Amino acid sequence: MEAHDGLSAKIVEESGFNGIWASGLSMSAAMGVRDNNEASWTQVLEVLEFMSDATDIPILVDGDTGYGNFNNMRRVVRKLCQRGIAGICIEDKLFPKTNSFIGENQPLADMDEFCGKIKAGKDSQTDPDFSIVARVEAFISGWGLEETLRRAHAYREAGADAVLIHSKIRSADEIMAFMEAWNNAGPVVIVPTTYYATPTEEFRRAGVSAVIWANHNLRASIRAMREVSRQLQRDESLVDVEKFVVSVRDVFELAGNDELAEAERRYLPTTLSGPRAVILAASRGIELGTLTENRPKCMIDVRGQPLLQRLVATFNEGGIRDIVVVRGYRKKMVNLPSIKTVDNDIHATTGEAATLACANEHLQAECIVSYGDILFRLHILDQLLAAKGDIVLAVDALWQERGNDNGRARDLIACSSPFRSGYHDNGPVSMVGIGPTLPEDSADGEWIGLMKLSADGAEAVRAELTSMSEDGSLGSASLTALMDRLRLRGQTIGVVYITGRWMDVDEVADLAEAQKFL
Ligand code: SPV
Ligand code: MG
Repeated sequence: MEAHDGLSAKIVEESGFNGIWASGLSMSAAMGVRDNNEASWTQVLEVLEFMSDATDIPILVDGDTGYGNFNNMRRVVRKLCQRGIAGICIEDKLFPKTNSFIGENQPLADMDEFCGKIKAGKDSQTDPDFSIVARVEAFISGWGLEETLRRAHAYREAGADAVLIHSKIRSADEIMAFMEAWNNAGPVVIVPTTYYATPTEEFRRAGVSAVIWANHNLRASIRAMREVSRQLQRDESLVDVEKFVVSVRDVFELAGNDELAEAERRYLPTTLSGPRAVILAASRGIELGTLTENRPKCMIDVRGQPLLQRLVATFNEGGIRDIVVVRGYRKKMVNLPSIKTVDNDIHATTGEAATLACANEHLQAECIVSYGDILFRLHILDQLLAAKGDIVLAVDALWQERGNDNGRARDLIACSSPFRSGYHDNGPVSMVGIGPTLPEDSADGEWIGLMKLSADGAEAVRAELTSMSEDGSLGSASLTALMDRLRLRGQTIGVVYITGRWMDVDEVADLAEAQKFL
């Protein structure tokens, strides 16, 4: 079956054919030139290389006249063997050739000269299985059966693995006459482009070894491309075009994109793709009353945009594009275009740790875990991303300055050393206690709901979530409980002190604060 580039070669292979005809007419036409050796043989070789790379079935190349004399033929054959091409067909005409369907009485090559070319080709092949098919153009040039037979026998004797007998009449009479007189003297290939009405079975019975459907992928694609181009030009709309074209997904599949994605996972350093953010946004936010009747807290409007969109924008500004949101309550409302989502469908009866566990497979490389109801200045994210350590929390040292008239729950945290304002860095600080039972007077700060995990940190978190699931504590656990378990296991939980410039939205009054914050 004909193919003329890597894509059409793949389609021939996927259709189940066991061989490809790299048609000179089709390759030329696909390059926008005529079938008159207008494309150089090395340009053809480049196309063949793509076809060979794209497929595993044998490719028989239409080598025209061999691109010159015996010497050119030798070099072509060596190059084809290097590229894993299975064989070449050369025709006994003169360079530059003309397509067999154009004009009459095309001059033929001298028979002995052509035999020398066949011999030179056979002597040059570096792959023992490489085949040379000698194409006899005597019928095409009006010479008749006798000359066709004379040449076919001579070419076979010169070493051709098969002969191709070409005919351009509308019946198979010339071919059938040849087959009878040839008497199985060697493999015969035919090209029934003009005499296509003859059933293939008749060719089989006559002893034909191979039939070439020589140009039908090219002609099919010309019609398809023409129709779609004309329709689009006319309609200026894709509405009636979509159903006639394959999906982009199909194109990716043909190109083998799955293999590339798999290889990227194997070979690319994960940090190259940048950190990911996992945002926990499964809860309703019942304290917000009717505001969260139809949407979760993260989708509440704050100055014209959902809270979550503000949060995503901050992550984007900080260079994080890969954002996974764990949804739960009224999950369909969480539909921003640039996010991936996973769902905690039992959010009503579970807590933050269970919500995080829903994103387990996304906790792979470096990532940020964030509550879905917070707003913070970009520099806080930058500080956290720059911090060393496998698990690092952003902790507000000025927590006492934050109003707490309504006695909201806070994630208070005790640290290895208190915040020191002033000229010097704080040095490495780690968490020594966290959670609701921590007395206020031993707290050094408030965790703002933002945490960085390295690849190792992410693995530790995944392992802890698994063990919590196994011992039955996952369902009701908070993230602070998860942190404390990790600490008790000996995991260092680092702390980056920040000084305000963040807020969370817990109740209606916070919305006014959020407006100001923005
Ligand atoms: C080709 O496909 O380029 C051929 C066959 O050589 S034909 O066009 O029939 O000559
Ligand atoms: Mg050709």
